[in-house]
Amino acid sequence: MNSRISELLGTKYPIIQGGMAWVAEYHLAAAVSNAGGLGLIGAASAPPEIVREQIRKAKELTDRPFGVNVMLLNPNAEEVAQIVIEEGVKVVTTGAGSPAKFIEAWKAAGVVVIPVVASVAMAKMMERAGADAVVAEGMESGGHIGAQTTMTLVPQVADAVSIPVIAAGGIADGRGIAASFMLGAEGVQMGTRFIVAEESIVHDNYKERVIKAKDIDSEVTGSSTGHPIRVLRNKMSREYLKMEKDGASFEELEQLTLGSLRKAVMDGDVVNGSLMAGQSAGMVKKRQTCQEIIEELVAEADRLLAR
Ligand code: TUI
Repeated sequence: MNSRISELLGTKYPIIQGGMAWVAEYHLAAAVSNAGGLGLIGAASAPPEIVREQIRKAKELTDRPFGVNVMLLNPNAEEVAQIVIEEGVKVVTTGAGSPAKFIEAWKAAGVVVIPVVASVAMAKMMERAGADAVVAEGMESGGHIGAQTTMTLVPQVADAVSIPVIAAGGIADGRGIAASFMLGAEGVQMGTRFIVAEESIVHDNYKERVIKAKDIDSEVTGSSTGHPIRVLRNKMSREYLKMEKDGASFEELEQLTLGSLRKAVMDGDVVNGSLMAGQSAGMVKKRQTCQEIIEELVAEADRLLAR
Protein backbone atom coordinates (compact mmCIF):
# COMPACT_ATOMS: atom_id res chain seq x y z
CA MET A 1 0.00 0.00 0.00
CA ASN A 2 2.98 2.32 -0.11
CA SER A 3 2.21 5.19 -2.47
CA ARG A 4 2.86 8.82 -3.22
CA ILE A 5 0.08 9.66 -0.75
CA SER A 6 1.73 8.32 2.42
CA GLU A 7 4.89 10.20 1.38
CA LEU A 8 2.95 13.42 0.72
CA LEU A 9 1.07 13.19 4.03
CA GLY A 10 3.99 11.98 6.12
CA THR A 11 1.87 9.09 7.43
CA LYS A 12 2.49 5.36 7.76
CA TYR A 13 -0.59 4.50 5.68
CA PRO A 14 -2.41 6.27 2.81
CA ILE A 15 -5.66 6.32 4.79
CA ILE A 16 -7.45 9.59 5.54
CA GLN A 17 -10.36 9.99 7.94
CA GLY A 18 -13.10 12.14 6.39
CA GLY A 19 -13.56 15.70 7.70
CA MET A 20 -17.15 15.07 8.81
CA ALA A 21 -19.13 18.02 10.19
CA TRP A 22 -19.51 17.78 14.02
CA VAL A 23 -18.06 14.22 14.00
CA ALA A 24 -14.47 14.93 12.97
CA GLU A 25 -13.28 16.77 16.08
CA TYR A 26 -9.87 16.63 17.66
CA HIS A 27 -10.18 13.39 19.67
CA LEU A 28 -10.99 11.41 16.54
CA ALA A 29 -8.45 13.21 14.36
CA ALA A 30 -5.63 12.65 16.85
CA ALA A 31 -6.56 8.98 17.33
CA VAL A 32 -6.49 8.32 13.57
CA SER A 33 -3.14 10.09 13.19
CA ASN A 34 -1.69 8.19 16.16
CA ALA A 35 -2.82 4.96 14.46
CA GLY A 36 -0.85 5.76 11.31
CA GLY A 37 -3.54 7.38 9.14
CA LEU A 38 -4.27 11.05 8.60
CA GLY A 39 -6.86 12.42 11.01
CA LEU A 40 -8.86 15.45 9.95
CA ILE A 41 -10.65 18.11 11.95
CA GLY A 42 -13.82 19.05 10.07
CA ALA A 43 -14.19 22.83 10.29
CA ALA A 44 -17.68 22.59 8.73
CA SER A 45 -19.62 25.65 9.92
CA ALA A 46 -17.83 26.03 13.26
CA PRO A 47 -16.77 29.53 14.33
CA PRO A 48 -13.13 30.12 13.29
CA GLU A 49 -11.81 30.44 16.86
CA ILE A 50 -13.32 27.03 17.71
CA VAL A 51 -11.38 25.58 14.79
CA ARG A 52 -8.19 27.13 16.18
CA GLU A 53 -8.90 25.62 19.59
CA GLN A 54 -9.56 22.21 18.00
CA ILE A 55 -6.21 22.36 16.17
CA ARG A 56 -4.36 23.24 19.38
CA LYS A 57 -6.05 20.40 21.28
CA ALA A 58 -5.19 17.91 18.54
CA LYS A 59 -1.54 18.99 18.79
CA GLU A 60 -1.60 18.09 22.49
CA LEU A 61 -2.78 14.56 21.67
CA THR A 62 -0.53 13.73 18.72
CA ASP A 63 2.92 14.52 17.33
CA ARG A 64 1.90 13.01 13.99
CA PRO A 65 0.59 15.01 11.04
CA PHE A 66 -3.12 15.76 10.93
CA GLY A 67 -5.24 17.98 8.71
CA VAL A 68 -8.22 20.30 8.61
CA ASN A 69 -11.14 20.08 6.19
CA VAL A 70 -12.37 23.52 5.11
CA MET A 71 -16.03 23.41 4.08
CA LEU A 72 -16.38 26.04 1.38
CA LEU A 73 -20.09 26.78 1.89
CA ASN A 74 -19.10 28.17 5.29
CA PRO A 75 -19.31 31.98 5.16
CA ASN A 76 -16.24 32.00 7.44
CA ALA A 77 -14.15 29.80 5.14
CA GLU A 78 -11.66 32.62 4.47
CA GLU A 79 -10.92 33.08 8.17
CA VAL A 80 -10.58 29.32 8.66
CA ALA A 81 -8.21 29.21 5.68
CA GLN A 82 -6.00 31.77 7.44
CA ILE A 83 -6.11 29.99 10.81
CA VAL A 84 -4.88 26.81 9.19
CA ILE A 85 -1.77 28.72 8.07
CA GLU A 86 -1.24 30.48 11.40
CA GLU A 87 -1.47 27.20 13.30
CA GLY A 88 0.98 25.39 11.01
CA VAL A 89 -1.46 22.67 9.97
CA LYS A 90 0.27 20.21 7.60
CA VAL A 91 -2.61 19.22 5.33
CA VAL A 92 -5.82 20.88 4.17
CA THR A 93 -8.69 19.18 2.41
CA THR A 94 -11.69 21.12 1.13
CA GLY A 95 -15.29 20.22 0.39
CA ALA A 96 -18.48 21.48 -1.22
CA GLY A 97 -16.89 23.94 -3.68
CA SER A 98 -13.74 25.25 -5.28
CA PRO A 99 -10.85 26.32 -3.04
CA ALA A 100 -8.99 27.97 -5.98
CA LYS A 101 -8.68 31.38 -4.33
CA PHE A 102 -6.97 29.91 -1.23
CA ILE A 103 -4.49 27.57 -2.88
CA GLU A 104 -1.69 30.08 -3.53
CA ALA A 105 -1.57 31.22 0.12
CA TRP A 106 -1.68 27.64 1.43
CA LYS A 107 1.10 26.52 -0.92
CA ALA A 108 3.24 29.55 0.02
CA ALA A 109 2.87 28.51 3.67
CA GLY A 110 3.91 24.93 2.90
CA VAL A 111 0.48 23.41 3.48
CA VAL A 112 -0.32 20.24 1.50
CA VAL A 113 -3.56 21.01 -0.39
CA ILE A 114 -6.03 18.24 -1.24
CA PRO A 115 -9.40 19.39 -2.62
CA VAL A 116 -12.31 16.95 -2.62
CA VAL A 117 -13.77 16.80 -6.14
CA ALA A 118 -16.85 15.13 -7.55
CA SER A 119 -16.04 15.48 -11.27
CA VAL A 120 -13.16 15.16 -13.75
CA ALA A 121 -13.45 18.85 -14.73
CA MET A 122 -13.00 19.95 -11.11
CA ALA A 123 -10.03 17.58 -10.65
CA LYS A 124 -8.27 19.08 -13.69
CA MET A 125 -9.01 22.60 -12.50
CA MET A 126 -7.53 21.80 -9.09
CA GLU A 127 -4.39 20.29 -10.62
CA ARG A 128 -3.88 23.45 -12.71
CA ALA A 129 -4.43 25.60 -9.59
CA GLY A 130 -1.58 23.79 -7.81
CA ALA A 131 -3.27 21.12 -5.68
CA ASP A 132 -0.95 18.36 -4.42
CA ALA A 133 -3.55 15.60 -4.78
CA VAL A 134 -7.33 15.27 -5.05
CA VAL A 135 -9.90 13.19 -3.24
CA ALA A 136 -12.29 11.79 -5.88
CA GLU A 137 -15.49 11.34 -3.91
CA GLY A 138 -18.36 9.26 -5.25
CA MET A 139 -22.04 9.64 -4.37
CA GLU A 140 -21.88 6.63 -2.04
CA SER A 141 -20.46 9.05 0.55
CA GLY A 142 -22.39 10.52 3.44
CA GLY A 143 -23.25 14.20 3.66
CA HIS A 144 -22.94 16.58 0.71
CA ILE A 145 -22.40 14.57 -2.47
CA GLY A 146 -21.87 14.87 -6.21
CA ALA A 147 -23.55 12.73 -8.87
CA GLN A 148 -20.90 10.20 -9.98
CA THR A 149 -20.17 6.86 -8.37
CA THR A 150 -16.76 5.99 -6.92
CA MET A 151 -16.39 3.07 -9.35
CA THR A 152 -16.67 5.38 -12.39
CA LEU A 153 -15.25 8.63 -11.00
CA VAL A 154 -11.93 7.35 -9.61
CA PRO A 155 -10.54 5.81 -12.83
CA GLN A 156 -11.65 8.79 -14.90
CA VAL A 157 -9.99 11.24 -12.51
CA ALA A 158 -6.86 9.05 -12.32
CA ASP A 159 -6.63 9.16 -16.14
CA ALA A 160 -7.19 12.92 -16.27
CA VAL A 161 -4.59 14.18 -13.75
CA SER A 162 -0.95 13.44 -12.91
CA ILE A 163 -1.22 14.29 -9.21
CA PRO A 164 -2.15 11.37 -6.96
CA VAL A 165 -5.81 10.49 -6.46
CA ILE A 166 -7.44 9.44 -3.21
CA ALA A 167 -10.70 7.48 -3.51
CA ALA A 168 -13.69 8.18 -1.27
CA GLY A 169 -17.31 7.04 -1.13
CA GLY A 170 -18.44 3.54 -0.25
CA ILE A 171 -15.11 2.39 1.19
CA ALA A 172 -15.33 0.81 4.63
CA ASP A 173 -13.03 -2.22 4.62
CA GLY A 174 -9.86 -3.68 3.12
CA ARG A 175 -11.75 -4.84 0.05
CA GLY A 176 -12.74 -1.26 -0.72
CA ILE A 177 -9.15 -0.12 -0.27
CA ALA A 178 -7.79 -2.84 -2.58
CA ALA A 179 -10.50 -2.04 -5.14
CA SER A 180 -9.63 1.68 -4.97
CA PHE A 181 -5.99 0.89 -5.77
CA MET A 182 -7.15 -1.23 -8.73
CA LEU A 183 -9.12 1.80 -9.97
CA GLY A 184 -5.99 3.95 -9.96
CA ALA A 185 -6.18 5.56 -6.53
CA GLU A 186 -3.08 5.79 -4.33
CA GLY A 187 -4.97 6.36 -1.10
CA VAL A 188 -8.43 6.28 0.43
CA GLN A 189 -10.59 8.54 2.55
CA MET A 190 -13.16 6.93 4.82
CA GLY A 191 -15.77 8.62 6.98
CA THR A 192 -18.60 6.31 8.00
CA ARG A 193 -16.41 3.58 9.51
CA PHE A 194 -14.82 6.17 11.82
CA ILE A 195 -18.20 7.49 13.07
CA VAL A 196 -18.42 4.40 15.32
CA ALA A 197 -14.79 4.49 16.50
CA GLU A 198 -14.35 4.35 20.27
CA GLU A 199 -12.58 7.72 20.16
CA SER A 200 -15.42 9.35 18.22
CA ILE A 201 -17.54 11.67 20.42
CA VAL A 202 -20.69 10.85 18.44
CA HIS A 203 -23.68 9.95 20.65
CA ASP A 204 -24.19 6.20 21.24
CA ASN A 205 -27.64 6.30 19.61
CA TYR A 206 -26.12 7.53 16.34
CA LYS A 207 -23.35 4.90 16.48
CA GLU A 208 -25.91 2.14 17.10
CA ARG A 209 -28.01 3.38 14.16
CA VAL A 210 -24.97 3.16 11.87
CA ILE A 211 -24.12 -0.33 13.14
CA LYS A 212 -27.72 -1.52 12.65
CA ALA A 213 -28.04 0.06 9.18
CA LYS A 214 -28.93 -2.22 6.27
CA ASP A 215 -27.87 -1.72 2.66
CA ILE A 216 -31.15 0.00 1.77
CA ASP A 217 -31.29 2.39 4.75
CA SER A 218 -29.52 5.25 2.95
CA GLU A 219 -31.26 8.06 1.09
CA VAL A 220 -30.50 11.43 -0.46
CA THR A 221 -32.29 14.58 0.68
CA GLY A 222 -31.97 18.06 -0.81
CA SER A 223 -31.60 17.16 -4.48
CA SER A 224 -34.11 19.91 -5.31
CA THR A 225 -32.00 22.57 -3.53
CA GLY A 226 -28.78 21.83 -5.40
CA HIS A 227 -27.20 20.52 -2.18
CA PRO A 228 -27.88 16.78 -2.09
CA ILE A 229 -27.12 15.27 1.32
CA ARG A 230 -26.89 11.53 1.99
CA VAL A 231 -28.33 10.39 5.33
CA LEU A 232 -29.73 7.30 7.03
CA ARG A 233 -33.50 7.11 6.78
CA ASN A 234 -35.52 8.32 9.78
CA LYS A 235 -38.53 10.51 10.58
CA MET A 236 -36.56 13.62 9.66
CA SER A 237 -35.47 12.34 6.23
CA ARG A 238 -38.99 11.08 5.45
CA GLU A 239 -40.50 14.46 6.34
CA TYR A 240 -37.85 16.24 4.32
CA LEU A 241 -38.43 14.11 1.23
CA LYS A 242 -42.20 14.55 1.52
CA MET A 243 -41.84 18.33 1.75
CA GLU A 244 -39.48 18.30 -1.23
CA LYS A 245 -41.98 16.24 -3.23
CA ASP A 246 -44.72 18.72 -2.29
CA GLY A 247 -42.62 21.57 -3.67
CA ALA A 248 -41.41 23.18 -0.41
CA SER A 249 -39.16 26.22 -0.80
CA PHE A 250 -35.45 26.24 0.01
CA GLU A 251 -36.18 28.34 3.11
CA GLU A 252 -38.80 25.89 4.41
CA LEU A 253 -36.43 22.98 3.93
CA GLU A 254 -33.57 24.90 5.60
CA GLN A 255 -35.83 25.57 8.57
CA LEU A 256 -36.52 21.84 8.96
CA THR A 257 -32.84 20.87 8.99
CA LEU A 258 -31.49 23.78 11.03
CA GLY A 259 -29.27 22.34 13.76
CA SER A 260 -30.36 18.81 12.88
CA LEU A 261 -26.88 17.31 12.52
CA ARG A 262 -25.88 18.70 15.91
CA LYS A 263 -29.07 17.21 17.36
CA ALA A 264 -28.11 13.74 16.08
CA VAL A 265 -24.40 13.84 16.90
CA MET A 266 -24.51 15.55 20.30
CA ASP A 267 -27.99 14.78 21.69
CA GLY A 268 -28.43 11.35 20.08
CA ASP A 269 -31.77 12.37 18.56
CA VAL A 270 -31.93 9.71 15.86
CA VAL A 271 -35.61 10.49 15.15
CA ASN A 272 -35.55 14.22 14.39
CA GLY A 273 -31.82 14.62 13.81
CA SER A 274 -29.92 14.39 10.54
CA LEU A 275 -27.99 11.10 10.43
CA MET A 276 -25.35 11.78 7.81
CA ALA A 277 -23.62 8.54 6.79
CA GLY A 278 -22.49 6.87 3.60
CA GLN A 279 -23.93 3.84 1.84
CA SER A 280 -21.16 1.84 3.50
CA ALA A 281 -23.06 2.08 6.83
CA GLY A 282 -24.45 -1.38 6.00
CA MET A 283 -20.87 -2.73 6.13
CA VAL A 284 -19.98 -1.18 9.48
CA LYS A 285 -20.62 -3.86 12.07
CA LYS A 286 -18.74 -3.03 15.25
CA ARG A 287 -17.15 -0.43 17.43
CA GLN A 288 -13.38 -0.49 17.49
CA THR A 289 -10.57 1.83 18.40
CA CYS A 290 -8.98 3.74 15.52
CA GLN A 291 -5.89 1.59 15.97
CA GLU A 292 -7.95 -1.59 15.57
CA ILE A 293 -9.81 -0.19 12.56
CA ILE A 294 -6.65 0.85 10.75
CA GLU A 295 -4.73 -2.34 11.55
CA GLU A 296 -7.64 -4.44 10.29
CA LEU A 297 -7.99 -2.34 7.11
CA VAL A 298 -4.30 -2.53 6.32
CA ALA A 299 -3.99 -6.28 6.96
CA GLU A 300 -7.03 -7.03 4.79
CA ALA A 301 -5.98 -4.70 1.95
CA ASP A 302 -2.38 -5.96 1.97
CA ARG A 303 -3.58 -9.58 1.79
CA LEU A 304 -5.85 -8.83 -1.16
CA LEU A 305 -3.32 -6.69 -3.02
CA ALA A 306 -0.67 -9.42 -2.69
CA ARG A 307 -2.92 -12.01 -4.33
O1 TUI B 1 -18.14 18.37 1.58
C1 TUI B 1 -18.44 17.20 1.55
N1 TUI B 1 -19.38 16.67 2.36
C2 TUI B 1 -20.10 17.38 3.28
S1 TUI B 1 -19.94 19.00 3.66
C3 TUI B 1 -21.16 18.90 4.77
S2 TUI B 1 -21.68 20.26 5.71
C4 TUI B 1 -23.03 20.81 4.83
N2 TUI B 1 -24.14 20.95 5.51
C5 TUI B 1 -25.24 21.39 4.88
C6 TUI B 1 -25.24 21.71 3.55
C7 TUI B 1 -24.11 21.53 2.84
C8 TUI B 1 -22.97 21.06 3.48
C9 TUI B 1 -21.64 17.65 4.83
N3 TUI B 1 -21.03 16.82 4.01
N4 TUI B 1 -17.83 16.33 0.71
C10 TUI B 1 -16.90 16.78 -0.26
C11 TUI B 1 -17.57 17.07 -1.53
N5 TUI B 1 -17.31 18.10 -2.24
N6 TUI B 1 -18.52 16.33 -2.10
C12 TUI B 1 -18.84 16.95 -3.27
C13 TUI B 1 -18.07 18.07 -3.34
C14 TUI B 1 -17.99 19.08 -4.35
C15 TUI B 1 -19.10 19.46 -5.06
C16 TUI B 1 -18.99 20.48 -6.02
C17 TUI B 1 -16.77 19.68 -4.61
C18 TUI B 1 -16.66 20.65 -5.55
C19 TUI B 1 -17.77 21.04 -6.25
O2 TUI B 1 -17.58 22.00 -7.16
C20 TUI B 1 -18.68 22.70 -7.66
C21 TUI B 1 -18.18 24.03 -8.07
O3 TUI B 1 -17.97 24.16 -9.28
O4 TUI B 1 -17.95 24.86 -7.20
